[in-house]
Amino acid sequence: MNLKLAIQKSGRLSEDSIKLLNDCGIGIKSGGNQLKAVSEHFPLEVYFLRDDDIPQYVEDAVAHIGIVGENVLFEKQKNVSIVESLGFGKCRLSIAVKKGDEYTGSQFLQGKKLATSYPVLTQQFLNKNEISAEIHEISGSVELAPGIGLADAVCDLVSSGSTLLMNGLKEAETILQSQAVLIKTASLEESHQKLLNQLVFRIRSVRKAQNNKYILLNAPNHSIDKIIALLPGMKSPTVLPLANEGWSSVHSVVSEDEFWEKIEALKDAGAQGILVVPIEKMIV
Ligand code: PRT
Ligand code: ZN
Repeated sequence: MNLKLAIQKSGRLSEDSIKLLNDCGIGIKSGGNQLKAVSEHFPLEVYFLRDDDIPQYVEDAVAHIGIVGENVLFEKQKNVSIVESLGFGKCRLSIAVKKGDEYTGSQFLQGKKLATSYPVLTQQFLNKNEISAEIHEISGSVELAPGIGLADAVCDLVSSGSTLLMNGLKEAETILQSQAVLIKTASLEESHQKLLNQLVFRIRSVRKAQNNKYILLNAPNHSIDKIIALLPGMKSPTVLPLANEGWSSVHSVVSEDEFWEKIEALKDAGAQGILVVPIEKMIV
């Protein structure tokens, strides 16, 4: 029986969710007007839903698994668990105040009115800081609330911060860092758990590959030891002799985070003709 996955129908997570499946070799066409699609290459059925509804569908096991932002997941408080962080849809839920206000800490909010689409998370933040404030739940364009006198401050999602800026607000305090996660229903029968394990294995291979680059370079033999010391590789770097006597070609894998730093160090150690190639899958 097919494993059922719920993803966002149309919005900020849709494209990345479909791309992740495609990278995992699970071809799915985008939602469009469809409610569901079946993959041709993996026993997976995909439901296209509003992101807010995904935790409930997964709790009810109508979908066995889902892709949703942690912000929505934690707000909805459903009985589901996180299987894997997916690294896209990154944003933060933050308190923002009017540009001219001086935010000295959460006590600034005492007795004030806060507009948000995340009443549960906002209330948790207030409770934790022993602040009593009035929460106005609104479903969209929260950033307009202070300007029209509906609230003194907001608690809203931020990524670049330009929406806040354009509305005369400034970010004061982050209450949650969020990204898209793969969630699953509380209990899965064995056949579905097996399919989920396969899917997670593919996701990890794809994500690992995205975080690494394959690197090829030439170096004089007397520099090889120095160069090898700089390169971790999956086990150790591959070293091949070049036709040009006294020279070798070195192949290895370098993580995206330390990439530029490594390139500089390799050049200083005598590396030449450095080639950097994206990796499609990385099975370790
Ligand atoms: O229709 P549906 O209910 O499915 O979609 P939606 O409109 O509720 O959600 P959508 O598509 O806007 O966002 C889906 C998910 O993307 C969110 O739940 C977050 O997990 C994630 N995400 C990542 C974001 C942002 N970045 C983001 N920037 N969601 C919303 N925003 C908003 C932000 O609130 C601000 O108003 O985008 C605006 C621009 O942000 P700045 O800071 O870059 O200006
Ligand atoms: Zn939504």
